[in-house]
Amino acid sequence: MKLFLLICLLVSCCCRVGAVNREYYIGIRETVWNYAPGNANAISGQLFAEEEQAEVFLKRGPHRIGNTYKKAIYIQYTNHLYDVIVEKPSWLGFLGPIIKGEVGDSITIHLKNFASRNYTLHPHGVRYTKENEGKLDSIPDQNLSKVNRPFECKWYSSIREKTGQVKRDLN
Ligand SMILES: [Cu+2]
Repeated sequence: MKLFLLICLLVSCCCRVGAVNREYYIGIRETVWNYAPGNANAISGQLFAEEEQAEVFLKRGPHRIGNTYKKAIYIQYTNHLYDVIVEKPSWLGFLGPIIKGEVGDSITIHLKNFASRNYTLHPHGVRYTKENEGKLDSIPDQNLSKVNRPFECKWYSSIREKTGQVKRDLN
């Protein structure tokens, strides 16, 4: 199973000293996730128990996983020990961390897979080499984080001086 992670690249203040390498430690862990929390349809307000369709999909059965099932999530940690979580805004939900870069920066991702399957990480909004693109079929076995094995990838900010933020912008 592939899990695509939405990566947002944000630009911050232009009054920087110079380009830096930004390091991110991301652990992939499995959790039990409720895909339809609450007891009612969030759009219509109708109770799941009263919706014929919901009943079919939210109940576990021989051919259905039900509303609660395991999910692999990407969690940011403070360092290579992967024991202290970096808090993220609640609106990100199950999405991974926001990865930030400024003009000229490079970004190193240290990915460690604590889950039971192999996963990968594919960026948008940065430059990368074939070995660092995270596409499973591009270079077999090199673009994924195997179970319990660390994986490292390096990306480069594609933000140009012209399109980066200016001094008056907030960081
Ligand atoms: Cu892509």
